[in-house]
Amino acid sequence: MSLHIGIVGFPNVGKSTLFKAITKKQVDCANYPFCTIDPNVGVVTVPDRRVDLLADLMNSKKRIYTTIEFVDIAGLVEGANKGEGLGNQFLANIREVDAILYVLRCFNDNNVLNVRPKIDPISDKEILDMEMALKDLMTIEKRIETVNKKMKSLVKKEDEKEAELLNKIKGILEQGKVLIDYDFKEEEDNLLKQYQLLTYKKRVYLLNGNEEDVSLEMKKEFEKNNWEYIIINIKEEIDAEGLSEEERKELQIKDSKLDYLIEECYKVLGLITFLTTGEDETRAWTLKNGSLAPDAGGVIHTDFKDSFIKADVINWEELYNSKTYGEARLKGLIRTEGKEYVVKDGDVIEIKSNA
Ligand SMILES: Nc1nc2c(ncn2[C@@H]2O[C@H](COP(=O)(O)OP(=O)(O)O)[C@@H](O)[C@H]2O)c(=O)[nH]1
Ligand SMILES: [Mg+2]
Repeated sequence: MSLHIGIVGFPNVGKSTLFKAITKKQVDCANYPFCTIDPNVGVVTVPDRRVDLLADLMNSKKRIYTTIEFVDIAGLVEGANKGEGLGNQFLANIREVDAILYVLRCFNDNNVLNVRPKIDPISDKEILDMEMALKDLMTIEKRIETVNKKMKSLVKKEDEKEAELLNKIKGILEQGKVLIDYDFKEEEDNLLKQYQLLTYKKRVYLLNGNEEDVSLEMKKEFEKNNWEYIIINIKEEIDAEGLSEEERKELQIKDSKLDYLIEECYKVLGLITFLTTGEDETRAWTLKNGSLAPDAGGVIHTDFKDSFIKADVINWEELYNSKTYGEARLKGLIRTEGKEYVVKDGDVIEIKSNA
């Protein structure tokens, strides 16, 4: 499972700098084979101290983290929904990602041309939202036509329901609002996912600048709306990249916030991590929240899903505190779970299968 986060924003807000900072950091750490799939896609590992602690405990030869991919998407211009600039290409790129990282410019720097009339992250956000909402509106209008046609010949309950939903979201999109900010029932959510809408993707907002560049009112606005945000001075991050902890202290540069950003993006995707550990390796694996034990098996090895028999499960911290599997077993902390078990974040799992 490869998860993609699209870096989205106006030109000259720091998207490519962020992309470089994130991927360069990975090269510097280099305990995971870094790869650039193409110049705009970089794979990064998700930092996870559970992997480190368990690997230390078990003396694992390898430690393997989960990964996500960041995509540096070309800058958006107003009118993208009508094909302005790289409009269509841009919006098509967003359609392919699992979540969006909005980069909003908060820094003031006369040396860096600002394509917007002034520094105003909220207004920038609204214009980006509007472009995506308008594109979604086109998608929805096509769907409305299709459903209406279907209902002309035969009115089915499910089509009526869909038509109702479509009209509801049309109203939202027409106001330039994003669908992810609204609550939908489960059956509505299932339909919405099928439409692959741009504004129904989860998001994180990156305010590019110093703490001082972000006013209290602005923070309140983000908090009030439950918009997940993080303030990072991206230029400072890339300049400080490669410095040791001590050097950072000497130069009075704060700890890197990039790890935190990567973790937030991972969390926003609604994923959980389960772990496997032993002498060979300690490894973190990604699973959708709500998945069952055989799904976890399937992530490790395709055969493990169908041939799943049972799983030994223990919470990572309980294992860590017990020091060894033997001790954990003695304490009765290792449970045997069957096919219906819903995997939890932080479970250490050993699959028994007849593969
Ligand atoms: N002062 C300042 N300059 C920045 C910051 N982030 C990016 N820049 C500069 O802005 C210019 C455009 O950045 P870039 O990442 O290419 O923007 P993109 O068009 O969004 O990809 C570059 O010269 C960067 O060095 C920042 O946080 N502060
Ligand atoms: Mg760029």
